Amino acid sequence: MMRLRGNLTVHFPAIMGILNITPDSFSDGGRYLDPARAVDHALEMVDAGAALVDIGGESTRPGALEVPAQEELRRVLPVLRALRPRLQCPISVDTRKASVAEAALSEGASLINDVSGLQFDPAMAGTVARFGAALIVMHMRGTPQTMARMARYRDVVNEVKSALERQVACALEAGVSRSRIIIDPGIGFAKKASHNIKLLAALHKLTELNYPVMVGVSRKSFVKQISGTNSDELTLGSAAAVAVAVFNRAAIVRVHDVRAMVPVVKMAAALAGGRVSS
Ligand code: HH2
Repeated sequence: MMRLRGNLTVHFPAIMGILNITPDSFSDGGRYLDPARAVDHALEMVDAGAALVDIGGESTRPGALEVPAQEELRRVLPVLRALRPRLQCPISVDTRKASVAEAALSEGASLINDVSGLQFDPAMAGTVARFGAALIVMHMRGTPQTMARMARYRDVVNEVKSALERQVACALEAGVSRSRIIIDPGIGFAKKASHNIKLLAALHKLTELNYPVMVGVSRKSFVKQISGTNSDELTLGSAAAVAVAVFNRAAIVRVHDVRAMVPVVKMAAALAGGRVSS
């Protein structure tokens, strides 16, 4: 369980529903650019069982171009403002920029999901600390434009673990509360399919750092490579990876198809000996 700003709590394992307000995200780009559609989709995901919603205004798929902060805010803020009074659950904002985080936290976001793991904007950790907010520290190398050529590891699990340890130390040093840090191995970010598989199979090693572990596998390219690209293949391939992540103690799974993943998470948690919620 994690306690967030404003007395909001999240019980683990939890599902985070993805809301990409972008024209170019790799799975749902362009679908929720209209704020009214975005709000409806977030409400649907929570109704289906999402304990958190993650709003993003910048795609981070391989090769994606950086979006200026003004444009990111233009996409994210209207949806955040409309959702905040209608949702009981915490809202996370997926951004690498401290100025976007600052505006989002002022509008009631509870968590910042920084896919750069504090490497993109030196002001990010201080901003999150000032608001007493939670921070998702994700592992990646380079930027979405350069990461594909940085996917070289001798021991991917230990290298990701040490890098996360260093990134968490920066967050703590800037004043982010220890009880509000979540770590994420960054599946698909500067990683090949073989790296993603090793990380998922050894996810419990990351829990040794004593922070909740979040994982995003939903519809990623390694799922396409292994399970196939049609809609059923993508959903079922993602479900298998979600099940393994939860079995290996992931606290949060970030997914597109919330309704389909609810029974998957329940079963994987029960098999792992976790708490069964019904
Ligand atoms: N994956 C994506 C985006 N943000 N954040 C965390 N913490 N972990 C992840 O694995 C993660 C993330 C990429 O997925 P998606 O949102 O589907 O695509 P895009 O970046 O193109 O919007």
